[in-house]
Amino acid sequence: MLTIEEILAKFRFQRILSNDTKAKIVYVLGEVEGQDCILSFEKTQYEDAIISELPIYVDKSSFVDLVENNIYSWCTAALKSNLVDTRIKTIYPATDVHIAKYEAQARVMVIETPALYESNTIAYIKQIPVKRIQWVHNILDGSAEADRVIYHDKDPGTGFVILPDMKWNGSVETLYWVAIAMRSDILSLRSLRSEHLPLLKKLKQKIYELVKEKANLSPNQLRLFIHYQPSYYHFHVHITAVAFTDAPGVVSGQAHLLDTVINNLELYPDYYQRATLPFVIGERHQLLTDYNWDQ
Ligand code: M7G
Repeated sequence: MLTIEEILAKFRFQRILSNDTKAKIVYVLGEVEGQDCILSFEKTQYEDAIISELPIYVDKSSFVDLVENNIYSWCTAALKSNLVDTRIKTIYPATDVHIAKYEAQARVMVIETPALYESNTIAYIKQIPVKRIQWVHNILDGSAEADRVIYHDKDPGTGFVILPDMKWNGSVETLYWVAIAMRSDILSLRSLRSEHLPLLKKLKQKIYELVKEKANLSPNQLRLFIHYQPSYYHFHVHITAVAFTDAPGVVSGQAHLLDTVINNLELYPDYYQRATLPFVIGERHQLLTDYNWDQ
């Protein structure tokens, strides 16, 4: 694994994947030692003209909050010249899935019946290489981000880790944490059954306690949700501040509120095996390009 410093130094710009001027995040694709690499820079809006030069503007002596986990690393740094306050993330080596995820693209609504889940989504999940969630196992076994973990309940059935999400910029208004289950057999929302209620309820209670203690936010200031489809099929819950109104991934067609999920499971133990679940997905996503969704 290269360090984030080495990645930036060796990065050879190829093209811009996306440039979200509202969220002030740019993703660029390049090569490092012959392998694809994605860098993201997040700040006030960038001029198109400087995007290809960003890696060499980075002031390496200013790195703070450096985290490296498997193929993922990120830090906060100042840029030389008059460019400052930029959050940098690297994904190296980046897969085609990462490139498709961060490339600007139209999104479409897919209606997933239980039958389409069985025929398409399971097949898609099965072909995902296990190393795609190596970063999750690194967190669970303490080999990465150990210093950032806020809470760790190691119970194999109902345990979880709570830590800051890679998307969090550190401010309370934009709070973004993630809770990751210890068990690996819950792939997504679709796997949830009433037998998982003790895990979901314990997790919710602990999140409330910890966010109050560490960020002084009350339960009614929090939005807890589960993505469907997620990017990573190892069960986790997103923890964001309600004040973060345009947090990435809070839209309908993607976010399912934890309270609703708990309620559905209390009403119908197999709700998520029987329900039709619509989801929004990028038109370059493999689930859309490789599978037939006609009903
Ligand atoms: P998701 O719903 O599977 O995917 O959530 P998406 O929201 O990215 O589409 C996975 C969550 O884990 C996201 O909120 C990511 O920002 C976060 N995340 C991803 N990685 C690779 C890491 C990581 O290495 N460390 C931490 N702390 N969070 C991560």
